[in-house]
Amino acid sequence: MTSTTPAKDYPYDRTDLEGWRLVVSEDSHGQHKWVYLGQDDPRRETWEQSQPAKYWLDLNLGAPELPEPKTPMEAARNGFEFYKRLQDEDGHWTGAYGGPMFLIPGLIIGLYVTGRSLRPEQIVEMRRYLFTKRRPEGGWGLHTAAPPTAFGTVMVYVALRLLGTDKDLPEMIEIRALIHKIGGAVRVPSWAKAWLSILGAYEWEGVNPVPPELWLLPDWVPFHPHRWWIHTRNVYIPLGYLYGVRFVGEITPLVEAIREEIYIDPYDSIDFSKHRNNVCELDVYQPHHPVLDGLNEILAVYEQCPLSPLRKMGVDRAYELVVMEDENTGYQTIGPVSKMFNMVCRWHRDGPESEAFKQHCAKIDDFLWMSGEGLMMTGTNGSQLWDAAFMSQALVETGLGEEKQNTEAVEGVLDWLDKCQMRENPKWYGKDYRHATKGAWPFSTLEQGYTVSDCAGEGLKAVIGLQSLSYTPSPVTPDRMKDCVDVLLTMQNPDGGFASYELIRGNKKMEWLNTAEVFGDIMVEYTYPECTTSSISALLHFLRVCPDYRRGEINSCVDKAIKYVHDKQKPDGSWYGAWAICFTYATMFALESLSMAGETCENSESVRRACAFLAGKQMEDGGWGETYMSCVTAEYCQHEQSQVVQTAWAVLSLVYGRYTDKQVIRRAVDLIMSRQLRDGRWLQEDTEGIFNKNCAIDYPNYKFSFVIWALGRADKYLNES
Ligand code: LAN
Repeated sequence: MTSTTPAKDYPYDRTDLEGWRLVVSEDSHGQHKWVYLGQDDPRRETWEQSQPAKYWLDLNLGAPELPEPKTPMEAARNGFEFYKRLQDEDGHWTGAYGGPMFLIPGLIIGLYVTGRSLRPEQIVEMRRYLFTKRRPEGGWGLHTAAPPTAFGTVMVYVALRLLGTDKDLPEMIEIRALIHKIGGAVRVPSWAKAWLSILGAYEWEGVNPVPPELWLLPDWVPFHPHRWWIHTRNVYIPLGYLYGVRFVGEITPLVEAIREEIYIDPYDSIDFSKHRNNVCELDVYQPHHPVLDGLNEILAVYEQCPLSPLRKMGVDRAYELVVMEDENTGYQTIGPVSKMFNMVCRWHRDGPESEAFKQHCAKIDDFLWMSGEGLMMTGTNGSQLWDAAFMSQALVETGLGEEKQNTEAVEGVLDWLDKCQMRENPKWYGKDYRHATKGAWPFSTLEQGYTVSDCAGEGLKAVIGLQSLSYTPSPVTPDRMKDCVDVLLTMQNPDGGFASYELIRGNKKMEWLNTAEVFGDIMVEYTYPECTTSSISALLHFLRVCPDYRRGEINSCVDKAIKYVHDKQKPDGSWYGAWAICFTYATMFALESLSMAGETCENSESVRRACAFLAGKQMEDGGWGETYMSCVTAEYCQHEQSQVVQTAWAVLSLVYGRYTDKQVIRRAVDLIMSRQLRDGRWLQEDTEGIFNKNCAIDYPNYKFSFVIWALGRADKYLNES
């Protein structure tokens, strides 16, 4: 039984946080799961709560005060002394990965229609999380940092109802009023319309067509969905299936009640077909292109009487692709949205007793993370490799990795990185439209197993760095490094840049078909200065280990990439960042690329412009701060408060560029040091990451890895004569 205790500050149930344990499975290399031991559970006595668990739950770690740091290097050392506490026994750094608010509703609807539910303590804590993250304006946005939208507010309301929240709670009454004020649930964007249709609280005729027949087109067709960005196609494959069969869950009394709560008009009186394009203006980031609207009109006519053999073939093909994705990823799938769509498909086609459906259920916990604010759903099944790779490189460059007190941490993370490298291509390689994986590192875990260019690059750099230390073994052999290089060399695009998961497969005009409304640039891959830098810097690090392997190809790849980086520089000297906030982040990567090409302030106008840009954005207190709105608007948006993470990125950048006004760096370092607590940690500040232009996502480990790295690097630079 769950034991819940009433809280003082939060009016509803909560569990006692001392009962939660973080379990990391050894054989899955970083797979995590939070379990709750009830108050009477005898294991509470024998199974201690780990330091990482305590940290993420905001409980007292009992970390001692450290000697007051006098130099940046001492501050870095203290920082790592604290951060070591968050390293799991298996070697990786544990971490939350929250931010997006549109994930939990998919999870809860998916569970509801398949007759499953979370464990009681999870329900309690997820409700608490949702209420804690409610915005002062009364609802929820696309992510925790954004003001309310129809998507966030309607879908979280529905999730709360399915999680058992009483509709007559004062908060729920307020939220309903807000939903009605913004026009009711007919105005939610397309993905929300789809989820509500699956639940039975909206009608499929009000959803723009998602014909699975698209998958029957020959591969050479320029708009064939295999050319879409991998996340987008992995959402639309299972959605095409569910749309094709017009999946609707059981209409229970609760669903009937929700039908009456989230609309202004009585449910039966609504003509849903009129609302296909009715989307609340608070939600729209990328309005429909007229071509899309035209196509939808034609397809809507077809949908009145789809050719049934063709539909069946389309549905079967979508199902086949769902199965391949499930089996390639150990039922993680590429991300949390496809995870739940795929799970509903497998329940529908294979049945609740099927092995496939059970496997899906077994991998739900991978996407759940318990925090001091309650239980969240994460953007992927973690950011394990990504965090481990940056911290490793920071350890090597700062010299902390050679210090005696850190050898165990270093050996642990090297062992973890060794196990995380993908040694084979996916099971269905060749049939599943996937890029090769053999040799690459993924973003999260080996099991999820997707190649991402920059994760492969940062993973390889981390391993090369750690293996170069004086006492470490070299588990990752040159042959295995060559496998990684082989994959990276397949990922350069004709413009010289690297995209995220694959080569660019389709024309940018495919953006005309973007039906998601809330995201930008999601239809095809694009090249990014961040991904490009991680890839080519890894190739160059590799050449130091194996100077003769594909040297000519590597050099010409690097040359093209450097040209690409130059091309992408904006007139003000900065680069736009697509995967974290924003100009500060991307400028750091670009300057790393240029520094590897030997460009510094001394010899490069481009680097001088970049450093001048950064120096010009330094705030009075010595720090830097951008808000996520920089990513949304593509204009630098000044944060009211400087941020340690962005200050660290600026420091790292300025040293790459060998910026000569060291006072700028000194002031930045002073700010970072002034924000450090006596036990070595920094507190969480504003969100750090972004995706699809419009959705912020948190990288709480950045406040350790990049900050420690910046302090160590600055220390050396400031001491150079
Ligand atoms: C991520 C997280 C990591 C990120 C980097 C490695 C930082 C980047 O350089 C390349 C792209 C990548 C891998 C990335 C892509 C999009 C992701 C997977 C995410 C931002 C995390 C969550 C997001 C995913 C799309 C969320 C689910 C939402 C959909 C729109 C399907």
